[in-house]
Amino acid sequence: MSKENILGLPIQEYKGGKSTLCAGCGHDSITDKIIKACFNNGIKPHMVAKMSGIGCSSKTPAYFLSKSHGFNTVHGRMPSVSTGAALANRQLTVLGVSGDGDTASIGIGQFVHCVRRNAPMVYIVENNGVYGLTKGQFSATADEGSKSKRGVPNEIPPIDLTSLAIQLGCGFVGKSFSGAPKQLTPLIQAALSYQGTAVIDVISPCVTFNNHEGSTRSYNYVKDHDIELQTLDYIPSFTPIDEIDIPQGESTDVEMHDGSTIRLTGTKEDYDVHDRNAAIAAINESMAKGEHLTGLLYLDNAKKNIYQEMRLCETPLASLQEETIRPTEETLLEIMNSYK
Ligand SMILES: Cc1ncc(C[n+]2csc(CCOP(=O)(O)OP(=O)(O)O)c2C)c(N)n1
Ligand code: SF4
Ligand SMILES: [Mg+2]
Repeated sequence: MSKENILGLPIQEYKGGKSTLCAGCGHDSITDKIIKACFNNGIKPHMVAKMSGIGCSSKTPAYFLSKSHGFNTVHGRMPSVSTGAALANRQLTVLGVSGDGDTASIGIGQFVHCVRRNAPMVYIVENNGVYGLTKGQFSATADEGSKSKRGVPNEIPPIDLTSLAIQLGCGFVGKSFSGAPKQLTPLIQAALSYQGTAVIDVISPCVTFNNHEGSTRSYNYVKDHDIELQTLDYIPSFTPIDEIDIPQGESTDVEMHDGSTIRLTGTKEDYDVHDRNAAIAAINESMAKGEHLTGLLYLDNAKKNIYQEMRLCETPLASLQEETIRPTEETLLEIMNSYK
């Protein structure tokens, strides 16, 4: 990796404060990938709004992009506050980090409506199957039969956020593992290029409360049951595509609206990343086998985002002057008179 990115910035410009999470927590590995992805894509740190809720995962924005805007919202409210930020200033890159508790338990309604609204944002769920911050209770994504640290099995079926997102019409859905840098970094880079809500569900082992024998989110379990759908490479718009050294093989290039390319190589059994029903079927099938299917699960590049749906002006709403947004006294009077 070159020492400076396309903006001439070193990677230090993308780092944050020192982590206070437990040593070995998956969330810290995800932080590293977020830093790398933003650096590689040449994102301007001061044009990022990093958002989160409450939880160990939601603490992580403090550990990356210290020069960006940040908002640590109330528990489960990251999606609505992020939607507001994206609407107020469409020039910002909105990067939301949440936990499985923050999203699938208290924040599930927010998640659902955020996905439906499709405001441009990267929505990363750091999924460890437990409420890490409050000492390891099962979350709503915990797999049925997965055992707690004390050996008690979870008896309630899980909410799978990826199939839920696809079913709700989300146009970019990925799944990854905090311990899979070659997959997670390009996945985040691709999500940053997506023009709507991009959901990435990342399995992120909690070393303190959910990394034991019998857990389906431990490092050992995930390493043994991670089925990678494809090899993923991201080629930014500013890098000539023929300069990329990618091994020969069956690969498909998908162009993103910003001119970047996602190269999918070795896709499992002719998996069609644009086929919504096939994606849901593949996820269900892998869950039934106790596997974690990872990679780019679903992509719809033609889906309209909230700016297009609402016919929002190009100028960020936050910078519109009062005389532009407020009708004059005469116009208001005219409107009132028309109702007489
Ligand atoms: C309104 C409200 N209810 C409950 C809590 C207690 N609480 C704090 S974090 C958390 C769950 C965090 O789990 P998750 O989002 O999975 O994050 P993790 O710590 O596992 O990364 C809960 C229930 C709270 N802070 N606020
Ligand atoms: S309690 Fe779990 S989720 Fe929280 S910092 Fe420690 S290892 Fe990470
Ligand atoms: Mg959690």
